[in-house]
Amino acid sequence: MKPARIRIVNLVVNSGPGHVSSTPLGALTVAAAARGAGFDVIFDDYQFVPTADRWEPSAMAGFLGSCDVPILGISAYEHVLPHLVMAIRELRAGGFEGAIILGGPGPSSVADHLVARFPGIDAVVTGEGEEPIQRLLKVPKDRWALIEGVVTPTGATSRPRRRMGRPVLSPAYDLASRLGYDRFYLSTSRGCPYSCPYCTVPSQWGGEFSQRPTEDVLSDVRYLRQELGIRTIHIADDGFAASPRRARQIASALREVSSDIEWTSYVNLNRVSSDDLHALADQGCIGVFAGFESGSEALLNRLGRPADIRKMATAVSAVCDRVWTDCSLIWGYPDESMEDFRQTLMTAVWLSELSDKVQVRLFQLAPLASAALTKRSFDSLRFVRGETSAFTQTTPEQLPGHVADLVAEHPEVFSAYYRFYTPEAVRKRELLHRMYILGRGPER
Ligand code: B12
Ligand code: SF4
Repeated sequence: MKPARIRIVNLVVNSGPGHVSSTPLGALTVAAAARGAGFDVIFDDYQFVPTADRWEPSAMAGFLGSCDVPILGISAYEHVLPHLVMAIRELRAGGFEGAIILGGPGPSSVADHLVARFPGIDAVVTGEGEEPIQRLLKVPKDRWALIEGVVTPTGATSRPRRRMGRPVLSPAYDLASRLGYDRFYLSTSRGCPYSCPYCTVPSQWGGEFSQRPTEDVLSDVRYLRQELGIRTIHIADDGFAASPRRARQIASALREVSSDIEWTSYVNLNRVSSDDLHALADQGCIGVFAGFESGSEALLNRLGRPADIRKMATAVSAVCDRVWTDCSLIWGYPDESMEDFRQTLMTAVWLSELSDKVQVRLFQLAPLASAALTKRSFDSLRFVRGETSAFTQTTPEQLPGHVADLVAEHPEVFSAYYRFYTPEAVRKRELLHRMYILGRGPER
């Protein structure tokens, strides 16, 4: 008998062919789990679809419906949710009859709202996907609501997910190999030991932090290097350097697999020293992403994320001649004063001056739905077209009028497209426009 089929697609929409494409670890790990349950898996990624109107729900509907399967699993982030629910409406209107299961950080954050407000979605998996997908594939649809971590339109019977297990499955990299990704990602741990209030990682992983056994990680690296010929890897863990000792161990283990592997990762500069960074660079680290989040220590203290900005910048300057560093700063926190804002701008300038190998990104805060800060300051959310964070989508091409209308109707679901109202938000935007940081800005 032929195995049943499931199609798993990655709908993390970047700007399409021509842009840097990255392997989606979430979709590929769920694909491995579905295969483990005996299913024949078709894997696809919207990043590779050559369409000029990729932000149009109809283009997404065309992609999602291009293969007639009994089960369609879709992986997404919050930045594409309004487009996705409209695409699903269109897909259903076009006669697609397969079961639709959503997963990933986006749907996970607003699972209850999605199934309650948007018909056509059969289930949303919250948090980890491996175990729920295997269970979903083993029982009939009318029993899906009984599975832990699965939310269905009958919602009431849904059960909360269980504690996160130690990740054991490797992503199905073989399914990705035919697509020609530019960047291959690797996971060595899940979750994060911290709980910054503007971030969804704590809710996505239930506030837990779990490390993969080193031998499993190395087996992935061997596969990537030996079978696929990959030499540059990005370690996608938020908590990679939470334990500098473990980060150093993994780094030297990577070197043992192959001496020519280069890699990049996220680091928490409050945790790692200049010595740690040099040690990582000695073991093939060529770049790090570091979240400064604000240039104001007072604001970071109020957020419960104390930081020593000078110490962090010193660490960057100590290694910036050998490791390129991508520093991100956020503005637009609900209680950010004009002074906090100025300190963020000054920090951005200071970091940019350190070296050509330091890149600074300044984002407006995107109020992600499951972030503690969004819940706490929900009443101060405002949706203003053209003023969404570049962390989600902002241009008329990325956020067409009919999609924006849907966003305006559902603040609880699409809060990431809103911004926090603060008395000085208008002035801050105006300043950023004048400095061309946000582009020329509206004609006055
Ligand atoms: C690597 C990464 C990227 C990569 C690769 C993304 C890709 N898929 O190709 C890049 C750099 C491209 C990226 C970009 C963005 N990212 Co990003 N990214 C991450 C990061 C650091 C790791 C993701 C990862 O691989 N995790 C490991 C895997 C195993 O976990 P997972 O994807 O969550 O998958 C599990 C479950 O979610 C679930 N699952 C996933 N898919 C599916 C599908 C089905 C059917 C089922 C049942 C289950 C399921 O099962 C999986 C296994 O347990 C996360 C932070 C984090 N730790 O999650 C941020 C994160 C996911 N990114 C985020 C955002 C907002 C973005 C951007 C929109 C930001 C921007 N504007 O630049 C862009 C959008 C993409 C684009 N422009 O193309 C947010 C998402 C917020 C949210 N709630 O949706 C996160 C959480 C960061 C944060 N703290 O805010 N990102
Ligand atoms: S912002 Fe970074 S350190 Fe803070 S909770 Fe999120 S992933 Fe962890």
